[in-house]
Amino acid sequence: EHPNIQWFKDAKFGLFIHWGLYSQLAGKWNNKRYYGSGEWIMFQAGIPVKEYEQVAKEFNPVNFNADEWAQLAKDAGIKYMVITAKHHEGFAMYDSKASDFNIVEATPYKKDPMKALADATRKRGIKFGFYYSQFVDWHEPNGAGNERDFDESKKNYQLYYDQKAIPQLKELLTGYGPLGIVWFDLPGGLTKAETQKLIDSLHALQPQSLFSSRVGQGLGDYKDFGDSEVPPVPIKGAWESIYTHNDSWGYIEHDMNFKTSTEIIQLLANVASKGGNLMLNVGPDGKGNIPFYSIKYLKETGKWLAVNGES
Ligand code: FUL
Repeated sequence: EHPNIQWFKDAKFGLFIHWGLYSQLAGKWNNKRYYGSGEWIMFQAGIPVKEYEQVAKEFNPVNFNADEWAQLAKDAGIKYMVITAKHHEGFAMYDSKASDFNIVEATPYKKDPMKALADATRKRGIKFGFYYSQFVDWHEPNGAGNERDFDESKKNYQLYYDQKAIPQLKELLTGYGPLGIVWFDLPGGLTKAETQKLIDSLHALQPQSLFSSRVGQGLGDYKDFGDSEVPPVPIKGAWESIYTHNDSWGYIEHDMNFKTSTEIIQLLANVASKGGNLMLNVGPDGKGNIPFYSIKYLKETGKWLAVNGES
């Protein structure tokens, strides 16, 4: 068991945030609407890498306000936050030296929102962490998942790890203060021994940080179930269920299927009664606004927890 697991076991409620270039597309491409998993639009709509890169030129989240986001989490009774540093699209939402395809280099915004968010979150006593897609990267010839633009038989996954994923993970683990969590996703391309080696080299940078089980090969410091899955019976050990507030992780303009605060509280109670944490996702838009109904229902949830919760 990880020596720093206790805070996680006690946390009960986390906030997941999916934010990237897909947020700017908002579920639309060439006048066609897509539904479900807006962060997969590059894949779903078959957008070629070169065209997808152009989206960065329009991405300018001028309304992003780190203190507002962190305060919303606080008001909602959230104990930890995990935000996408790089999703499958391959775009770094922070100032990365390892790849130019990042928010500072490639967008008119030119700033790193993650620094401010990490600080604002921790200032409020909330643990801060990053989601990182360590294997699937549709932007890179050697990343997994894009067989449309790149020939799978020519892929060298090890090169992808060495040239992008590992350098970026090191940037995240050294440049943003103490991370509560590194949330890996969709593992692949590594043996168990290689995965362990990756974990060890990253833990060396921040021994206190917890790694999610999607690092692969049955490793990781706590268990995640499938997307939107709660185990049917109580489970021992540290684990988490992940749900999104509406029907998509990344922002989709025409998805209004938000869970009410009553539904969120029921979900939270169901997960907590089985011994786990609920990490609930919101998808801010391309301007940096958290959807109106996410703000409303999260605040209501927080009010209920303040009266009826444990802490
Ligand atoms: C999945 C991803 O493919 C989805 O896009 C999303 O990030 C979800 C939380 O995990 O595996």
